[in-house]
Amino acid sequence: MKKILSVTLSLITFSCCFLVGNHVQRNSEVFAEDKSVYDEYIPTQTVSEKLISMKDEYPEGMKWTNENVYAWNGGIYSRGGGCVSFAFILSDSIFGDLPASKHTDFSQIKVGDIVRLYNDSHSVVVLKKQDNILTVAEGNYNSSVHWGREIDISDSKTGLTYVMTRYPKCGDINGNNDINAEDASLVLAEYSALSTSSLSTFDDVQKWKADIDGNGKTDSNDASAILAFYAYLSTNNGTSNIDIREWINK
Ligand SMILES: [Ca+2]
Ligand SMILES: [Ca+2]
Repeated sequence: MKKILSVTLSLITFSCCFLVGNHVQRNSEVFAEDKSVYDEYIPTQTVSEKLISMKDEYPEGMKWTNENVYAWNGGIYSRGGGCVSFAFILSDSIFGDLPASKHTDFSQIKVGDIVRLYNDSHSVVVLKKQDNILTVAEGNYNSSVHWGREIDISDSKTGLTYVMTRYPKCGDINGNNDINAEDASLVLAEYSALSTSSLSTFDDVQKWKADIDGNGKTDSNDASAILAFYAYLSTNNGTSNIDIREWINK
């Protein structure tokens, strides 16, 4: 089976997919309405269903090459062609204007994330993840759209390069994928602004990310929780798969 897979891969051309940087980020109001604080900001189930429904518009075998170029709302890169443009279109359809963050913690890959493969030469969108197996959607796969290929990310041939996700991370106020003292400072600055002028400096996503204790307000308790979590992460060599809200409720 492995042999067949590697032969198949060698016949497929997707090495010209291209990315262009940089991009000015915009704030999102797409998912802002009536969020219960302990809900996921965007439920993965919703993302999964939306992605599958896009098969109607972009059916299996539809021609897709580097001539398909698209400007992305996620930031990091301003536009891309081929596999990249297809991934960006799916990503924007799901996540609207939410900013993306880039990371290499492959255990954290989620449905709807864009994964860059084969040593930075191909991009795919994750439809499903089960242990080490990703089921993906991709463009410029033999010059066309392809749905449902399975990729084993434990296989070094996969050449995992990075992940771009647009799920907001609770506690990561500045969206750099780390939760640390900088985020706590931003929460304190917001609390101070609210106390003195009642004018918020946060957008809706930041308000959601800052309300760690889920009481509907941004205040010094949230900043303290971020600092405590940062201390916890530091003593665990900076790695933890736990969500900050789950952690404070333990
Ligand atoms: Ca941060
Ligand atoms: Ca709070």
